[in-house]
Amino acid sequence: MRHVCLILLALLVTAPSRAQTVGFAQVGSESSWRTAFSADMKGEASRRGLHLLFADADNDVERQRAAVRGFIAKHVDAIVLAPVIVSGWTEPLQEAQAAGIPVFIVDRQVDADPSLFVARVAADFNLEGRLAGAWLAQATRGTCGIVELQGTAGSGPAIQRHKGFLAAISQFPSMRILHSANGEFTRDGGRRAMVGLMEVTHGLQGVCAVWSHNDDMLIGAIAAMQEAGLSPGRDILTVSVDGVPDIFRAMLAGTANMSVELKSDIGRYVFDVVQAYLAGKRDGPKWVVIPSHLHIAADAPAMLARHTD
Ligand code: GZL
Repeated sequence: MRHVCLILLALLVTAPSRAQTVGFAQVGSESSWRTAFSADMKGEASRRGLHLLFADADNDVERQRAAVRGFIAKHVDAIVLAPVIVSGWTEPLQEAQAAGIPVFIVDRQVDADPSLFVARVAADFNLEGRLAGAWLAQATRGTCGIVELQGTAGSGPAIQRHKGFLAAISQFPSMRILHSANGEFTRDGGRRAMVGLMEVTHGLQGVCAVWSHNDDMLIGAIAAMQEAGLSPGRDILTVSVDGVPDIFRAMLAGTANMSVELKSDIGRYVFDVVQAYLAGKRDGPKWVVIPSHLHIAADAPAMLARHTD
């Protein structure tokens, strides 16, 4: 009998602990920033021995809600959600809470009771918009007619970047957004939106700058402006957000001027928060703010040296 107990004890002590399973409901693959963020999350989960269930919503919020419900049905240890849009999350989050599954909001934001998720790990989108507006104000001495490329309607970054940018330029009576168009955060969307803006402004007549909610839409818009014989980065200033490698290549080519960096390598911060919670920590911050830094052409060589792709 004693030998049996010792053998059982030995088995229990050496039994491999079950890898924790995390369901990650990702927005999609709409931009090069998003692709980099997904790769970082997968790599970090792997390095930590976490079993990551990855669901790509392809920018479809119904598909994303179904993915979250699928994670609940699988009884995952935690859910990480980068919500396509801010609305419609109260019920799925209540279901996760009822199932005893902690939810962590990353990258974007939800319009729901904060008690329904453990924490948010994301940059301050409103600050990004204010930084872009402030840089443009100093670059134009407070006089500029602007066209705006907007990201996905109803998404946290589109809402807050717009508000932040307006807050900055509203201090200058001769700065205003003349027209806005939605480019869905994609390069093709930005290109199509810029074609429409060039039509309504007769080739960007009276326009001094393009403000884009992300770099990828601006990169598409730059191609459209060049095809129309315009000189983005010179005659038309550009300000955007993300700090992806191609925007720094555009800066070196003289076709872009400024980008507010959005860090994509935030998987370590996300899983630090998730694993601390699963280990019993209950006093962490509700919002882990990822810092935003403004970059111009002079920074481009150093920023490109940081990226291997
Ligand atoms: C912002 C992020 C945005 C990026 C875009 O945190 O959600 O979504 O700025 C991406 O490139 O599409």
